[in-house]
Amino acid sequence: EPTIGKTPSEAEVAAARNAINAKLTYAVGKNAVTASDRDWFVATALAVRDRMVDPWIASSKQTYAEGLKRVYYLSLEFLIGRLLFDTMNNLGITETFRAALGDLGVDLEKLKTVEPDAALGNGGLGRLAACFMDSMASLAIPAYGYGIRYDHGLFRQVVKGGWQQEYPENWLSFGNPWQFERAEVVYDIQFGGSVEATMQSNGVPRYIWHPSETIEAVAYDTPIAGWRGRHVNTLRLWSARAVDPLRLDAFNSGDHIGALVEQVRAETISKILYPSDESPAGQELRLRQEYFFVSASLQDLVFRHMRTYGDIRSLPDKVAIQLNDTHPAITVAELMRILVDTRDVPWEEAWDITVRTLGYTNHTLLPEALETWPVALLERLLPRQIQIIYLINAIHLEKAKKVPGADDAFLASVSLIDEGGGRRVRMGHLAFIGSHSINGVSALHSELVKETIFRDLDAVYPGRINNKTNGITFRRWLQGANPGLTDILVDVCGPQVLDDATKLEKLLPRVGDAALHDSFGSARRANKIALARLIRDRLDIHVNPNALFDVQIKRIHEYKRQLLNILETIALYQAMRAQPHKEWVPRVKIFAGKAAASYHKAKLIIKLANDVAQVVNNDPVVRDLLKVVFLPNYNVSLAEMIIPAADLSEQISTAGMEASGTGNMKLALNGALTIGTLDGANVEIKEHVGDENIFIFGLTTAEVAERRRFGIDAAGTIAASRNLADVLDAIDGGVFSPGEPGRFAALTTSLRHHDYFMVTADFDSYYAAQRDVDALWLDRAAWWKASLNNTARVAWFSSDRTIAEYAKEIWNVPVEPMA
Ligand code: 26R
Repeated sequence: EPTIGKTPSEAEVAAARNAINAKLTYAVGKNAVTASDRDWFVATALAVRDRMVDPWIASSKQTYAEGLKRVYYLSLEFLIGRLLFDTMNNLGITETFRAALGDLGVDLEKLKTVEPDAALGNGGLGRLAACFMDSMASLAIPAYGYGIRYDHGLFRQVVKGGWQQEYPENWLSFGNPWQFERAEVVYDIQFGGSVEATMQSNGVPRYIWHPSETIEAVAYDTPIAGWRGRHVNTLRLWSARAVDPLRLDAFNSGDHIGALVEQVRAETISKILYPSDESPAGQELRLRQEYFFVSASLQDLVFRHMRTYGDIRSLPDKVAIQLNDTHPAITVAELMRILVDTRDVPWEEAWDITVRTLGYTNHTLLPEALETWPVALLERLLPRQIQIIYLINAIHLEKAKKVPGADDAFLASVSLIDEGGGRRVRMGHLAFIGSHSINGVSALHSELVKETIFRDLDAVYPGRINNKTNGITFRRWLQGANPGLTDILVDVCGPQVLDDATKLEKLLPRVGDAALHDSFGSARRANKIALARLIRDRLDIHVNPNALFDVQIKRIHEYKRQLLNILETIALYQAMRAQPHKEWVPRVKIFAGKAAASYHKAKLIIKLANDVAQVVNNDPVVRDLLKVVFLPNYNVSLAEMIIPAADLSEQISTAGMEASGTGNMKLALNGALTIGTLDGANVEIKEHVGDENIFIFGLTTAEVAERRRFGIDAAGTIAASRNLADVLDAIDGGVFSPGEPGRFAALTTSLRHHDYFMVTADFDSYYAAQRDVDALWLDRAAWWKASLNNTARVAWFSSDRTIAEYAKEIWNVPVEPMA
């Protein structure tokens, strides 16, 4: 068992035991005889939550007393996962509670799996927000996360006959012991209606919005404890509620359904997370969600600011608002409305306050992921905000005209309104213009942000674009997920390594040490055995823990190129069949990830992975050499099982398309070697771990652009690679879809004739890089040396570093060093 921290005293254990018992009795209403694991979990979580309350109140008191600047992180997604171990580890009470529960005959490890994941996010962007919450608390930055308390988070993925099916998940069905319902923190959120223009006696026009619909936003708070419990912040999620629970007049006249219609309409807003990762649903409900949480959050923070300081003009000195992608971009218009319409701030001053308060982070360049809203929809739903957007745009275009060489094309490209094909508001442009800082999430991505989507806006507002390379919280992704490895690291680097990740560099003098290779090897092996057991239990596939575990875990998307990995798997399979007695490196190919429900090609890729698995796993010729595993329902908790067991990390996106990646960091930290393209943060990972400790292959961003200019038909490329041609012929010949050779035609036709994602172009170089992986694996000492080098040299990818940079360079908030 993990030994992080000191051994608890008998008094501490007794106190925890009494606390758990009291919760079980008086909050859950059970006793030890009748309690289920779930009851014990709730009792434990409530007892742990109690430990956060005093430091939580103290944190807030200190922020008020010292007049500290607050950070508000606005995000439509927070992909939290489970909180029990995260919280206990940060409070340093894991061993105390383990012992206390042991005394009560309960196994803490068993309780772990009872907690449902809070899956209030799609993938990278949502998980980043969760890592940032941990780091902001750990660095004692006074911060709130603001988002939506979805009744249903990301769908549960079931794989049936190789096909993905989606089912609703119900994370709240047994209650949520972490949350505090704040029934008194309620704001009206309004939609629709009309705007009345009036003239004040001083000659300044005033606009009065007469909305047609009102919904209530109710706050639910989750305390987020930082490392060593030194500071506790709040994750405040809004739930939607009807103003009137039911219309009694309708009910009394017999219309029992009609009496509830408004309630249903209101509550729909926080019912479910949009699972559409990287392609906007473009639906009214989504815009209602965005405005709902933005309006509630702004009302809340302006109220807090006014209560504290009584002067709206000091907002930029006391408040920093960070917009997590464009999802909360309506903030720009709504904050202006609050300032100008409700606080009587003159326009120019309001604009200055807005820009100095807001920062915007871009997370993707994919054109289909850039949000735009039809002007007509905004006029109907948010009539005052669209007026404000028009005025912002008019002033902005005047400024843009002054840029030397500004022609019509330039003005059209910087305009907030996209006039082509139905007028639409460009939310990225709105966020850009309304913010003093626009950042990308890796060095490469930030360069591309400046050179592509925001090139012209950068000319109007030079100096705003900057980079903040993503990071991950080592508390969850090392200490939490991999206690075995953490124990070794504490041994070698000292306990300080838990406070200051750069202490990992103390490993460097010993990366060639055989004894250390052995201890890393045993920790990894234990994790692989645990994952092998999970694979056996869930899929009835038996994998050899001595094999190389090769993992690709992330949303299924063409640009992430799971297909490239599958093609290489097939090529390897064919090569093994052709020469079964060669010295092969035994491999387990592990895939996990969800496809958006409407993304047909992504679902077909899942089907192909599963069909290839069927054939490969049942072929006696490759029995000990190759296994293919698709683990269903990828989520944070599954990631915590897979990452510590990975030998090889697949980061193989088409260069220029993955903004950063953060799974790449988690895997490298846990000692997996990366096979990857020069994309996103891979570039910086390579710089940190060293060229000799990473497998880089494939086209660069510039080469991808160049090749696309010459057309994306791949017939020539395929004809030039016997290996690749054989793979595609096998798929089209029905080797993996007996009796239905056309099953994957939608995939293979794209590959052959419009290979936008450069799968065929990169295939040979990827295959060759995989053989380099094999060669290194056979030299065990060299492999472990490379692995240790990865763990030793990725400290910079701690989200503590990232957040310290945001604090210093965007938020203007002081950071005390942690150690
Ligand atoms: C508009 C809507 C449909 C939507 C678009 C895109 C909803 C969600 C997304 C998800 C995106 C923006 C996302 O998760 N991006 C990821 O952000 C990570 C954190 O910065 C990066 O590491 C990752 O490369 C990027 O794809």
